[in-house]
Amino acid sequence: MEELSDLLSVKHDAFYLLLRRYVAIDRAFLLRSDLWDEFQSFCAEVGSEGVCDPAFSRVISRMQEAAMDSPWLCVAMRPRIGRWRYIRFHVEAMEHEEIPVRDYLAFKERLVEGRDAGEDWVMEIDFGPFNRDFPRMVESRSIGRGVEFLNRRLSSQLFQEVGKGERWLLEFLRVHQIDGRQLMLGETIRDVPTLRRALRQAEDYLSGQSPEAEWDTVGQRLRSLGFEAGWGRTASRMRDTLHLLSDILEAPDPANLERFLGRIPMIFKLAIFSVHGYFGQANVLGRPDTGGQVVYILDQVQALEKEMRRRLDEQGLDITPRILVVSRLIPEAAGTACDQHLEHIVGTENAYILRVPFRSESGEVVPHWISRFEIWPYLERFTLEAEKEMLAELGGRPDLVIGNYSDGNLVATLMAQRLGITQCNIAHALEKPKYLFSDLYWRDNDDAYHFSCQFTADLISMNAADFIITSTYQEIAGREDTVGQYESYQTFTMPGLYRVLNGVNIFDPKFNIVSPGANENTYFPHTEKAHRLASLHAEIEDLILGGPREDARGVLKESDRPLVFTMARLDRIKNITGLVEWFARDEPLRSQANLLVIAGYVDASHSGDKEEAEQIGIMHELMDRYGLDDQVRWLGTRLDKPLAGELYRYIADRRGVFVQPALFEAFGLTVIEAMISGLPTFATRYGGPLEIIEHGVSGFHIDPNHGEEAARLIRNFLARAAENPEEWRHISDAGIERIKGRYTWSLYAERIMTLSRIYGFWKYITNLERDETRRYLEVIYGLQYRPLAAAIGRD
Ligand code: UDP
Ligand code: LCN
Repeated sequence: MEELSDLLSVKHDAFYLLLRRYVAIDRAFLLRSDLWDEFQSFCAEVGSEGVCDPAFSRVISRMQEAAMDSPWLCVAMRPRIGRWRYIRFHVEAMEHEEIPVRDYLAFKERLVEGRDAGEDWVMEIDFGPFNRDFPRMVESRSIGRGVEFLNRRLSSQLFQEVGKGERWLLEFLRVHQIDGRQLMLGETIRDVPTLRRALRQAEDYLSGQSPEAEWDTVGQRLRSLGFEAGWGRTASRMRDTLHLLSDILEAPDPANLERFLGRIPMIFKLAIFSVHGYFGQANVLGRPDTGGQVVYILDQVQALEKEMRRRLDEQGLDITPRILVVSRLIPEAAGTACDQHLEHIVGTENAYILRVPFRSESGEVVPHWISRFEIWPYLERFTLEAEKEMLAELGGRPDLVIGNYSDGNLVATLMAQRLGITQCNIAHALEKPKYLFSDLYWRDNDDAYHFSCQFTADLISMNAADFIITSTYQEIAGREDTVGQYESYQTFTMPGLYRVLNGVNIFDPKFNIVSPGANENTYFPHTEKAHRLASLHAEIEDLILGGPREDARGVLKESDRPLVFTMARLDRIKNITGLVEWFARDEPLRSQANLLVIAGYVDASHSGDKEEAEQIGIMHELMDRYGLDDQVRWLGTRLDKPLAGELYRYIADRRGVFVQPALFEAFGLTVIEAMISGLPTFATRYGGPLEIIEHGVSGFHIDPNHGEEAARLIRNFLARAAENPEEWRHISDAGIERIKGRYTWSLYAERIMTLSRIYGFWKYITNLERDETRRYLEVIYGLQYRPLAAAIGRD
């Protein structure tokens, strides 16, 4: 605001001249890019007069959106990441005032619904009052590092009041059990002085024992002092853990607290919910609604099980951790295992997929696949049935539930509330920011997408979760110039339904960035010759360079050219058809490289999804219109994992590149798979790839709205690489290093297991449970979500 006031004090007339140009565009809403582009042309015209200085540019660059009803123009400004202000200008009177968010949203509603609609009573959703006394971060650089903040803030607060923190910690240590067996502390230690005394005695006792001694040697004595198993496998580890606790009782500090909590045996059983799509281990990827989330979860489960085992082992507990991924059972499984009730997860000891069917209103099992946009009315009943089966399978409550995507997060919410369990959410992809005006013009899309239901579910589960894991910072808070995916739920309106004044607070310490990885056994650099799967090369060569096949279109004529490779589910947002068109229209690129597309099906009759079928039609139309059959190979086939991994490397051997042209990509697992394989990668600047790739260093960002530029960037790179192979190698190496340093499953599992303990601890000893919020969420669930879901109807 200060910047705006300063600007208006020196450039008042010029500023209003620009606003009048905005009004002249004569559209109800202008986006940031519209506002910026118009500013650029304004500057080009008045530039010689020195009007457009950096201060002016800065103010315009902060404008995210404008809503217009001449002579009024309302602007949403984002002066800093996560901070919003709303200004109303009268462009004729040349006056302005700051307005509350409510007025801004009401103004937009009037524009959408017509003049009078804004006068009606409107349901407002506001989580602000519930969180008033809750610790919040202030600096945008702290966003996504919630656990650090929480530990620092709460540990000092907790131990300030003499005796309080210590007592709670003691109580917390007494609640741990597994299958009726007490862990950590027994019955006899009931107050802090006794605990301190016992700690001293135990440390003294252990110092006289062999450092390698285990519980069966030292346990009897420790038990007589009031301790139970769980402090460590060896005497030296036990001592170390006891010592950590004495240090915390003496003078708590966040780092020690994190280390200590990280050792407490709290997580033995884990339930992960991933409901939509085909959740399977083979033959599923690339089917509608079935992509990265499945890959993510299967890799996550392996990594988490390993980490759970490691920690239990270090703490001296011979307990086998159990993990269940709960998904939907689809009787008409289309050649997948999705009709199996229980399936062991390969690469794990004790992790299973548990599948539970959807039911019609009369209780019949629904046999066919259902789009993720249509599944809302099934979820409540699914949750109840899944709960029974899960409890039976695990032999009791899980210690943590993890929800995935809007539907899985809603199920996790319902389950966590019913059973009183710590809940973690993972969005994978929030639909709201993917589609332009998906909130404002929700009615236009509701029949096809039911966003009214989905966004309501999102609001409920985001606010219910104890902690939220995101893959990148931008997923929460965007950047200086882009709005974060979660941030887009902060304030919005769905005219005629409800208005959200405070939907989610991205400064909430529940947000933590923990990035996924690419499975190291499947995806590794093409230069690691010893692990390469040379036996697959003939098959790969046939796939790419071979002749016609039923599941392919196009036969590459000049087979020695480098390949421009892309692979994705064939939905509109992935913009595969966009890439085909850029390639088709760029003659020099066409004469230099071939395009390899793995997506969807070549035969639309194989597709059960409307959007996919539509994209298949466009693919054929483009191939025909531009005569691409000699230069594009389109494979409508699902590759198994080893083959897919080797394919990336094979293309890297031939000095190809990978392109991810999505209109928006929440994270982008293919991007990290391609990069770790050594393929120079060109990926969309909208979403996760903006953060994964450092432009010009470890890959390139492309703007899917400027296809010509993207094609030029790819073509120039290939030309440079043809002249000087070092150019190619340079980017390839940097891409590999980028992924190795930041995106690995072992880092991921370590963080999740620490976070779940810490949030579990704070939830136990403070009011992080937020009963008031829970009650409010129940009202929203009952009075908003349920009727919306019921209106969709079941098959
Ligand atoms: N994938 C695949 N075959 C396909 C399409 C995708 O194996 O035809 C895999 C791909 O390797 C990646 C995942 O599915 O592991 C897609 O994840 P990403 O995050 O890129 O996109 P999503 O599909 O989740 O939107
Ligand atoms: C869903 C998406 O759309 C991708 O962007 C992610 O990479 C994937 O889930 C895994 O989180």
